[in-house]
Amino acid sequence: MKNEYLSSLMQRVIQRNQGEKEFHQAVREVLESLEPVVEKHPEYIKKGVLECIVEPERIIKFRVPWVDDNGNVQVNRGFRVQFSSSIGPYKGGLRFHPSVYEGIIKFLGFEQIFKNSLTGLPIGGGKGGSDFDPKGKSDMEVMRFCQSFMSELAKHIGSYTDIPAGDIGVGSREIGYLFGQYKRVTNKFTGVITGKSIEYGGSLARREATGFGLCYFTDAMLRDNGESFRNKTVVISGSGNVAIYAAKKTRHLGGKVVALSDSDGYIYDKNGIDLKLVKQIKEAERKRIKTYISVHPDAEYHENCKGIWQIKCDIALPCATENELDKNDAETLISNGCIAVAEGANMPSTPEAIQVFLENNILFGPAKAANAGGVATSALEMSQNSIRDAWDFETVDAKLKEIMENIYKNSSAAAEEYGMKGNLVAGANIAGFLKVANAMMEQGVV
Ligand code: NDP
Ligand code: 2IT
Repeated sequence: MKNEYLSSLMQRVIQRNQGEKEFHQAVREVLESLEPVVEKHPEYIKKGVLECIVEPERIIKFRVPWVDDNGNVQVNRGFRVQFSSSIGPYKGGLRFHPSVYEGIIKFLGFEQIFKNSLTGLPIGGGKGGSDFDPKGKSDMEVMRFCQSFMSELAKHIGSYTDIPAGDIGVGSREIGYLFGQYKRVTNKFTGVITGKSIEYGGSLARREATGFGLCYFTDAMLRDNGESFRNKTVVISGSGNVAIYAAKKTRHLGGKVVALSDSDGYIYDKNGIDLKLVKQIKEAERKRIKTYISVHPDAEYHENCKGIWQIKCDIALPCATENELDKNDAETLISNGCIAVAEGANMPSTPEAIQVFLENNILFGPAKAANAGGVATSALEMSQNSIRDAWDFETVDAKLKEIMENIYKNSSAAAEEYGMKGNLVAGANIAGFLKVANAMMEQGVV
């Protein structure tokens, strides 16, 4: 970083948050993008906006004790990072995965500030989770864990304070148990969590929203460059909520999805993935993606999920987890003729991979912009809960599409305004930052 103030701020972030490498990575990317902004607007430095924005407003960290099916006491850690409430109540998902520690939740909470700002809706940034692993646990174990987690979290959230949702390892089953316990301990039926099932206040299209939104964004980016999804070969990593609905929308838009993965390995089906079967395996049976080949023996299964980027494709949509796509993978994709990459997961490409994409003029949709459809539709769920109404699928889907197209336009315009035409990483960071920064300045030093 050339700017002296920004590089010394980066050093302070590293000092204060030792060992939290994912958080450092997320902050560095944003500060780098903001160099031309602070040069044009030194007031953001003078008024301490950047100093404040890298420090969470509040971090809640708690013990989550629960009893497993054998009667043994298990103890996990729970987190909620309430990062920024400048433009709305804290909003962001909960992740249950063994890799969760404070640095992961901070990186996700930090990203969420700018992503939520880009949606154009009044939502601040937050994230939470636990190192609990739902995989291999019985439904009753998951329920007891969720009840214990919410018994503490309930003290800190509320429909006008902080509204959690799902993320890795937190789907409709977990959301149900969390909501049930919130209602029990507070005696309130409010829209305190999003991603709820339709029966008790969820929004139609929230389940599809992140994956559909990713494709609406990618489609806008492709069309702006004279391309489209039509007849394109698409590789999607992951096989969870985001990946499955990205695959479905890719197909609606005329593309062919040939590969999906989980943390063990990937499947390659040159005839196009049988999505109905994937939904059965992953959503209904909670089995491994490998099971796919027992029904389609003509498809291939390979151990090692990273190998998925070796497959020749036109469009790559990483939808699993952070840092899943590195410099080598980026170079392989390009040498195989890939023209566009858009991130469904949060921070899936390493900084070196992003640099390779930008240097080679690959159409690149960064996570904050490209996967904002999930949280945007969560905000639409909040609206419906507030007015005690339920919109039909087409209404929500149309709003989602419009939001994603606007995010593309605003990110492109910001990149161009600051002299980096086509660089949507910088554009998304800048457009997301400006709204939050201006709100912070108007609200004073708080
Ligand atoms: P799910 O839990 O539904 O699915 C996660 C998928 O990613 C699974 O296939 C999982 O495989 C795979 N995965 C998880 N961790 C790893 C890992 N360390 N290495 C390789 N594969 C891994 O989560 P989502 O689909 O909801 O989330 C996927 C990504 O999208 C995350 O980065 C999340 O933060 C982001 N996101 C999610 C949104 C949402 O609305 N759900 C919104 C915006 C972003 P396995 O089953 O083997 O663990
Ligand atoms: O990363 C994300 O944006 C999410 N996991 C969705 C958050 C939300 O509040 O819907």
